[in-house]
Order: sequence, then structure tokens, then C-alpha cells
Amino acid sequence: MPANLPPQYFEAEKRYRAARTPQEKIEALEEMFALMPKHKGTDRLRAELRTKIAKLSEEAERRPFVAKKGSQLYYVRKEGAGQAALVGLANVGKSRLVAALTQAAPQVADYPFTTRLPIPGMMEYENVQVQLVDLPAITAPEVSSWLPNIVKNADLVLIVVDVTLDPVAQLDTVLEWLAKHRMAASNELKEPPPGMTHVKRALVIANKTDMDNSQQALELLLSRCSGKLPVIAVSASRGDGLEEFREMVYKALDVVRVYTKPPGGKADLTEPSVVKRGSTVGDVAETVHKDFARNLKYAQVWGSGKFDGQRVRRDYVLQDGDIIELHT
Ligand SMILES: Nc1nc2c(ncn2[C@@H]2O[C@H](COP(=O)(O)OP(=O)(O)O)[C@@H](O)[C@H]2O)c(=O)[nH]1
Ligand SMILES: [Mg+2]
Repeated sequence: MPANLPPQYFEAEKRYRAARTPQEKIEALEEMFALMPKHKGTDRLRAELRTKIAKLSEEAERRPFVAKKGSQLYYVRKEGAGQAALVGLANVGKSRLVAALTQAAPQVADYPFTTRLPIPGMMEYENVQVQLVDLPAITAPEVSSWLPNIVKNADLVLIVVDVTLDPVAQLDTVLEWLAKHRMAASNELKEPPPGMTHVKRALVIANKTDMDNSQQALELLLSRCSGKLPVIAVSASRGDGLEEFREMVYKALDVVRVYTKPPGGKADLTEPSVVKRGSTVGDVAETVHKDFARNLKYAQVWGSGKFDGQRVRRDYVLQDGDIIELHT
């Protein structure tokens, strides 16, 4: 047992033992994780907590869109190449954006708090689909119990701001809200900074750029974000910047598309397998079948290989667009 655990840690542990849903367990474990001092003596314990949290998150995710009565816990089952959650204040255009980019039809209105539930929609980018999740404003009443969990679980956070109303202040408010729920928005950090439990990839979406008075505020926002977070200037109502939006959101998910083909056959280029960047031939074989992965002898790769059809081993790291043939 490592020394120097604060008393709050043991309280969180008690809550963990009493918890009944995966979500309650995750919350308690995250609290424990955040409270645990970082040093050699706690390395193993922290790794164990991480694993438990990851397992429970998977379990929670497998339950499709469950609303638990009373405690109001919501999950949005992931679909497509990745899940991006739209986070921001009221009336900034989150719903309008999702409506413009997907088949989903969230309510758009010029009064606050129209959106009360998470509303997922699929956005097309080239030959893949990315899931956008429209959410209530972070300031909406009665969302505090579940909104942070949805954001924690997403692959990407889209911080939506309205350029006509001090977007820098809006951004700061969202970043503070994320920090309060132990999330750091960063595309570089690998480990959560002290006191945080999650690092979230994030983009800032500057909406309503069709308005006359938007240019100066946009400049201020760009300089505030420079070197920290990418900014995409859009107008959801006029459709400006939406192509760039699709591309940047897909790229920020940090995934690659690979195509598997049967020996002697052709790859179906309309049906990519989407895997995390850095995934290997072995990882892709796993997604086909466990036994398949175990029996894998070698693969051939077209695309990133030195030459077409090059033989590679299971630890070969795949690039976007690679075609592979798995041999058992
Ligand atoms: N001028 C302009 N108005 C917008 C734009 N996007 C949304 N709106 C308006 O802003 C208001 C709030 O939009 P909504 O999508 O409901 O915001 P949400 O609360 O963030 O989901 C509505 O009146 C929209 O028509 C935009 O790009 N330009
Ligand atoms: Mg809305």
C-alpha cells in the first residue's frame, strides 16, 4: 500500500465499493485517480485504476443510449470513425451546426436551452462517417449529472462559440467547465496534468461568421488560441467553412482508414476499417477475430509499403489508405 494517500481517497474508495452502475463506479475511480499522488510508489496503483476505468467505460458504452430514471444518466453509443461532442453556451449554434452537417434534426431556436438531451447525428467525410453529438448548453439546468460524462466519453470535444458575443470569454468559460470536471483540452498532452483525469482532443468552432461585426472578435479568438487549439471559422446558417469543418474534425480524431482484402481478391474501398493512428497489422487482425489474430503469419501491404504487396509482420504500423491482405 503506497503511503500518503489523502483521507478523501478512502472516501472515494468507499463510494466505489457502494456504487452500483458502471457510471457511478467510473466517477468514484476517477476521483481516486485524481487524488492519488504521482510518484514511483503509486505507478502500479494508478495503472490499475486506469485499466478499471477503461473497462467500465467500455461496459457503459456498450449499453446503447440508456437513460436511467431518477439519476438521469445518458450514454451515446459510438458509431462511425469517432464521436465528437459539441460543447458550449446556449444559442451559439450547436444544434444548427449538427442540423447543417447531418441528417439529425435537433431543434434550433433563438431562446436558450432548447436542446435537453444528447442528439447524435452522422456527418459524412469522404468514405467515412463521424458521429456528432448535439448537447444542451453547459449552463443548462439539470444537466450537471450526465453532461460531463458524455463529454468525457467522446473522442473529440468541439468547443462552439458565437463570434458576435465575446468568443474569448465563452471559450474561457467552457475551458473552466471542462477543468471543473477534470478534463484538460489539449491535442498534445499524453497524460492528464495534475488534478485532471482526462485529456480531451479539442477544436474551437467559431460560429456566426456571417454577421457583420464578427471579424474583430474572430481575430482576438485566433490570437488567444494560437499554438494551443485550432480554430475553425464557420457559419452554420450560411454554410461557410463546413467543408473545412468536416476535414478538420476527421483529422483531429487521429484515426486511419485501412482496407482488408482477401488473398487474390479486391479491396472494397467504400468500406474502410477505421483504427486509431499507430495501430498495427495485428490490431486490425484482432478486429476481424481473436483466433484470426492468433494464427496470423504475415500480411501484405499496398500503400505505405516500400513496394506494392510488401510482406510485413504483425507489428507493422499502418498508414491512412493502406490495403492489407492477412495470411494465416
Ligand atoms: N447569423 C447566424 N445565426 C445562427 C448561426 N447558427 C445559429 N444561428 C442562430 O442562433 C440561434 C441559436 O441556434 P441553436 O443552434 O439553437 O443554438 P444552440 O443553443 O447552441 O444549440 C438560432 O436563432 C439560430 O438560427 C449562424 O451561423 N449565423
Ligand atoms: Mg441546441
